[in-house]
Amino acid sequence: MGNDNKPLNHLAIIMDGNGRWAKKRHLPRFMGHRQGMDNIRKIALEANRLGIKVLTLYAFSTENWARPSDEVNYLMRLPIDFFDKFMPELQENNVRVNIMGFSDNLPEKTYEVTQKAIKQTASNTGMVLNFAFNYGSRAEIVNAVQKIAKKVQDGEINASQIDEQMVSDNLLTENLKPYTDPDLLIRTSGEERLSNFMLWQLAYSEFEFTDKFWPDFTVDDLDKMIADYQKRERRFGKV
Ligand code: V07
Repeated sequence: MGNDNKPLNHLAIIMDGNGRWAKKRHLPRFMGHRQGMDNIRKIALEANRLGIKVLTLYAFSTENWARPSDEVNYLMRLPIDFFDKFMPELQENNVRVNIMGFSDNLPEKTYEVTQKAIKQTASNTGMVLNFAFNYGSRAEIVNAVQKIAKKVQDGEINASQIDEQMVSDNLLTENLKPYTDPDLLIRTSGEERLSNFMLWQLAYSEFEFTDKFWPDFTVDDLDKMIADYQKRERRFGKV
């Protein structure tokens, strides 16, 4: 049991520390975001190589809207730049793109580009590259509760039929089935908190933290953290 190689189907990463990476180098913040975007390529290709089924990246949260508008505008351009630069390689590697988040408030061009990327890669059968974009987990849960309440109101179901599976099926991870819940969460840059990320889905996940800033996070760091994770024993609360 304890020697079984633990499955790693769904890996989630909170990509933190781009601003601090830039500050340390006396560079403007946007250069940290740019470097962080480029780093996604290497990490995603490695995750794909390792046979991971879903890689979820936390790139933007609803709270990020509070940042200075120049920076928000820059962040909203990153999906456009990302797919301009990396779409051919995603295709070559059979990667399927998914976006998890709320599409309201997004600039039109950004929204279009993400929808186009989803469509272009829809028939790919390799790893799902799942961007948490304009995502917040409490909003996700509120949204699920509203959808379920409507079914009760319309007489489709009774309140007593609501169970964990039904809640899960109404979250934004529903289309990642059967890999809705991350096996492992990595957060870079030394912060050890969830910041409103996948609160429901991370209930039984393992967590790994590193002090490295996201732009400095390497394939080697990833491999080491995964090896560390695979040495752990997962019990799902059982003895
Ligand atoms: C962002 C670069 C990575 C580090 C985190 C801060 C900045 C890629 C995307 C992206 C998002 C959706 C999508 C394709 C790409 C992105 C934001 C920030 C907001 F469909 N990088 N990146 N989005 N950074």
